[in-house]
Amino acid sequence: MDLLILGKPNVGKTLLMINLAAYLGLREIQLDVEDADGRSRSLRLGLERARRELVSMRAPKTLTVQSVGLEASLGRQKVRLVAVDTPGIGEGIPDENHVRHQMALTLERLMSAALVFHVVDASTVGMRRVEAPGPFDWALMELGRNMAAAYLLVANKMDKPGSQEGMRHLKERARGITIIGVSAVTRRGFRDVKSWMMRTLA
Ligand SMILES: Nc1nc2c(ncn2[C@@H]2O[C@H](COP(=O)(O)OP(=O)(O)OP(=O)(O)O)[C@@H](O)[C@H]2O)c(=O)[nH]1
Ligand SMILES: [Mg+2]
Repeated sequence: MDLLILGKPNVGKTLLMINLAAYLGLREIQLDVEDADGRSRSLRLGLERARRELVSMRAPKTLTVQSVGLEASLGRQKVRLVAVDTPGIGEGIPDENHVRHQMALTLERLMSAALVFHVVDASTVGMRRVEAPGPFDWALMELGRNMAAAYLLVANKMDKPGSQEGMRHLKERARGITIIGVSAVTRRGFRDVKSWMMRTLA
């Protein structure tokens, strides 16, 4: 069962995936990376190393789809999930072939995922920055409303200045959509995200 994590570049998708894996009890992650040529390779990384090597303030960082197997307890039952981290999607269709290909792969996974985290940076709402929520996000929210998969709008970076106000705007825009504020850094909101996952999978 896939948990697809998508959104614009630099919004914190990869850090969210790593720290959520840690929150769910993983000490290291086994990362399956899908190379551009369609081959996949696997690497084991400690959490610290994963953060150091996979997360960056310079976008675009994640260039190919990469996933981590997670196990979450649902009552006494264990649920296996594959968290799928994806390259950031900007506005419009990219010029470069490989970037377009990765975008297509990401959107393809959207069709088969059981759970979708659409990540936005709450501290950049209304700003003129590549990672600020914009037309791509509004369109994805509409899609989320009508998607078969369970869709969650994750408002990340709630530890940063301006995020509270950003969250207010997002809530207005996202009426009828479930939205949870988190910080992938401080792990604030992770308990709510986990409860949402458990409720949804129950
Ligand atoms: N303050 C703060 N910084 C965050 C948070 N989440 C991520 N960051 C930072 O934002 C930057 C981007 O994080 P990534 O996890 O690499 O973002 P991404 O969405 O995977 O980026 P791409 O792979 O380029 O699409 C890094 O410098 C992170 O440390 C957060 O909740 N709060
Ligand atoms: Mg990334």
